[in-house]
Amino acid sequence: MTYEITPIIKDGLPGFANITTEPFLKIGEGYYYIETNLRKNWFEAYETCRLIGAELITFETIEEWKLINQYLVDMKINDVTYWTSGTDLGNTGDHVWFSTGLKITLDEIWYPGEPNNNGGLEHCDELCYIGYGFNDRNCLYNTRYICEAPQPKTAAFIVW
Ligand SMILES: [Ca+2]
Ligand SMILES: [Ca+2]
Repeated sequence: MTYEITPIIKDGLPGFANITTEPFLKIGEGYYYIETNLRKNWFEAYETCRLIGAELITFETIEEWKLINQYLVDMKINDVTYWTSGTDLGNTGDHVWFSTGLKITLDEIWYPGEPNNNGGLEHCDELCYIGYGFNDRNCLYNTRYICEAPQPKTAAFIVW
């Protein structure tokens, strides 16, 4: 599988429009920032994503889930876990994507036996390398994270 690094200058825009998608990487139809060095708790990870105008990653489709997992495997950065926007902090047992407020309906992504709210302390959801499953974990655990940029919008130029 090959991956495309989004060009710095987008086609079809005037030369002076130096539009960049850094630090995001295009995978499938989405734009992501994958932290491969620092480890943060869920809240700090979310804050870091917000600083670059993004949110922790949300998996809307099984295709997105598979693409991201495949990317981590291909790049050999799948030996750790990554925070996602999934959480049941609002209402224990109801896991939602915090970026959208929508319920997590992709039941097949959970690792077998998860979410288990182990010790009553697990309310944030991580992409887990063990069998590439989803797992609820203590929000204060420090791990890596993936930010996802909002879908790009068409740029409009107004000429006076
Ligand atoms: Ca997404
Ligand atoms: Ca768990």
